[in-house]
Amino acid sequence: MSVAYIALGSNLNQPVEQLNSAVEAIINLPTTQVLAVSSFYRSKPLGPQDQPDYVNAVAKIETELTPLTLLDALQQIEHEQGRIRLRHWGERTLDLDILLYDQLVIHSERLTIPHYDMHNREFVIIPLYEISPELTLPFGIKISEVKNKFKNHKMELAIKNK
Ligand code: ROI
Repeated sequence: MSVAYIALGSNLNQPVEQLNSAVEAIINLPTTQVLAVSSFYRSKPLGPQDQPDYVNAVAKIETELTPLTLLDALQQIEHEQGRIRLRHWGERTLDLDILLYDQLVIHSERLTIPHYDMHNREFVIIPLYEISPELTLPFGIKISEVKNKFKNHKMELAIKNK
């Protein structure tokens, strides 16, 4: 069994519903348990500003899926929820990114773990810290220290459940 963290994000077609459905779909993946889901956070877009605000969250899972099988499964969920991507760094209905997978470091054509920019994104670090404040990332980086960069974040919580 491995432990992985998945970032969820949406800013189109009812983002809160998108995230709730995605969590439901992850719960239903073979050999996979969802151990925790963070609060849902409303965040300003990183990238072009003329797009709606995002709703972001992080889920912690335990799985027997390998990193690439997990990636396939998450991409399938994105497509099943009618993933639309209008432009590069633009609005999207659902984004599911593997942030971490045990302490693995992977640089392959399809997959970079840890996620290449996670340390710079408050909408990833704050929810990750919420569910795993004791976490140490590869290379001995403590989530508690990364989180200090975002002490003054202005993200608000979104109501999770219908
Ligand atoms: N901005 C925010 N706030 N949240 C996201 O999930 C997100 N995802 C993206 C880009 C376009 C980089 N900006 C984002 O892919």
